[in-house]
Amino acid sequence: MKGKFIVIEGLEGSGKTTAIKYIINILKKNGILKLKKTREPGSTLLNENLRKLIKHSIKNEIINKNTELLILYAARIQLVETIIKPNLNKGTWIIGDRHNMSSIAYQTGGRKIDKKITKTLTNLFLKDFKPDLTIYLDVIPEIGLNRIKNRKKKDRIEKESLNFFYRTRKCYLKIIKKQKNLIFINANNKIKHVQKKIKLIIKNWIKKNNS
Ligand code: T5A
Repeated sequence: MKGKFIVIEGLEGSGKTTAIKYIINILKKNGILKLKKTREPGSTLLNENLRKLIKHSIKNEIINKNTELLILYAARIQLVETIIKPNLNKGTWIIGDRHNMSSIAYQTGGRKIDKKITKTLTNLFLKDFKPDLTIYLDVIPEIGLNRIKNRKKKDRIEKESLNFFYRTRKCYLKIIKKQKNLIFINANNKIKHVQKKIKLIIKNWIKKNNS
């Protein structure tokens, strides 16, 4: 049987990394042991290098927004074709920290790139490949950014204005309405509330989809 592809989406500090650890535990307790975590951009040698460029750039060289977009899609193609699809075919479940929805939200919402461009790239390179389940953790930008403010150094995207994150969230909230197999979670709530909801969702979802 093929594995399932579960993706967690949301702004900085929405709790994706925290949620993924929790989801993996629930899946294991429910007998799903062939699991692999991925992150975007990242999760292959090439992609981890692209991630460094996206997050930190080189000697403060300004990255053009379309260059950024194409680096993100280059990394996504590499990840989907060399890691995600082969593992799904072997029956491994993939738990993804971000996927295509991030590019739509950050690059068309935050960076104001024409959405026709992300649509074209999606159609060209991902075709009908989509997550089986997306969990969107919704957080108000100030709350999310406040949670990560004590990290040593802000990366290139974390240094963006509050307006950038508001535009990104607005775009997330718009696209989730059209997305199938998506669960919305209010991640402004305390961790234990978020986890309770995740546990319920995942357990029900496994019952319906893992037979
Ligand atoms: N990007 C990525 C694009 O622009 N386009 C794209 O197409 C893609 C794929 C990736 C960057 O790249 C951009 C978006 C990003 O800027 P990243 O390091 O992966 O960079 O950044 P994030 O994915 O945003 O990761 P973060 O670590 O910043 O946020 P998380 O993973 O959402 O949050 P997490 O779990 O690390 O939690 C942060 C803190 O909050 C606490 C946790 O304990 C932790 O201390 N926390 C809570 N506190 C209170 N209440 C809750 N409910 C909490 N949940 C977590």
